[in-house]
Amino acid sequence: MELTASRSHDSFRAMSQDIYSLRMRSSIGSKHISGAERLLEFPKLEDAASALLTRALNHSRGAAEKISITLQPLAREQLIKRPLLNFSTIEVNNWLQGRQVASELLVQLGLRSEIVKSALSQLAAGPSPDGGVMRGAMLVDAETGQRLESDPARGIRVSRMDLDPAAQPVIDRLLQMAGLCNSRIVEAWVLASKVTLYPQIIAELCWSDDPDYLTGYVASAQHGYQRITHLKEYGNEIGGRVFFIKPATDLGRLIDKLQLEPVLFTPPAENCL
Ligand code: WAQ
Ligand code: MG
Repeated sequence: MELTASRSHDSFRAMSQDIYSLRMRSSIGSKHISGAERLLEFPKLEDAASALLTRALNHSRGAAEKISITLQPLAREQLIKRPLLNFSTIEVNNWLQGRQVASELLVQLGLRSEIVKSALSQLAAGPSPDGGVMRGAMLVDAETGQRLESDPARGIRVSRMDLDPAAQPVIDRLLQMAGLCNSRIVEAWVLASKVTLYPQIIAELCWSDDPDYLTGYVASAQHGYQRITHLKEYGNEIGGRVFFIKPATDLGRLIDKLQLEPVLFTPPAENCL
């Protein structure tokens, strides 16, 4: 295991007023296994890092061979707080119906159907040049349908986001009441809420690369976090994310924000579960 940190242990303690970006990624050879992004206060780091290690070692895509955990302190002044997207779930009977619903939702947001169709089929075929999954998201130009990420095996990894600690009990209660208790939902909801903060992104489409997790979503500032209960078949290890980008976007600036702007999320505007 590689443990990378940008300060020595002593100065980590000295900086305990700061907030920390904690990231994990794991792989077997060139195969991406899992990743995670947290934004936490000092006292929570040890438990969170240990939970990420356990996740990487016991993953449905395989037990990781290489695990990198990166810890980086950030100044609290840089932090912004925003509300989570509104949340809804659309029940479908199977993945074919689910992909049809996802396409319709994306078209309702103003995307052209041939661009949606092409993005969906690239995602379904394995969006990395080797036909496997990417570590991050595909960026698709909403006008031309072209892929915009400079490294199509890596894509863009959104980072530096988490729930505001004060929101955690509220969100736990909301999810529990809806019978939806799992940290994966919170992580995806937080990620989608960060992605759709930037008006250059029209929408996000996602389904998991875990063979046993079939629910995915379409997210947009306009319609919120719209879960779809089946977006792929059980056993399928291909998943990923597509961000649909408005034409003439300053891509460098957008990518910086997605990767670097630290955001904590408060409960959604509507009690929508
Ligand atoms: N930034 C960009 N892309 C990412 C990131 C990230 N931080 N994390 C993962 N990806 C991409 C990457 O290509 C993965 O292969 C793919 O997404 C899937 O990641 O409400 O679990 O963590 O029930 O497997 C959505 C529905 C679950 C949750 C998504 O994705 C719900 C999920 P996974
Ligand atoms: Mg996964």
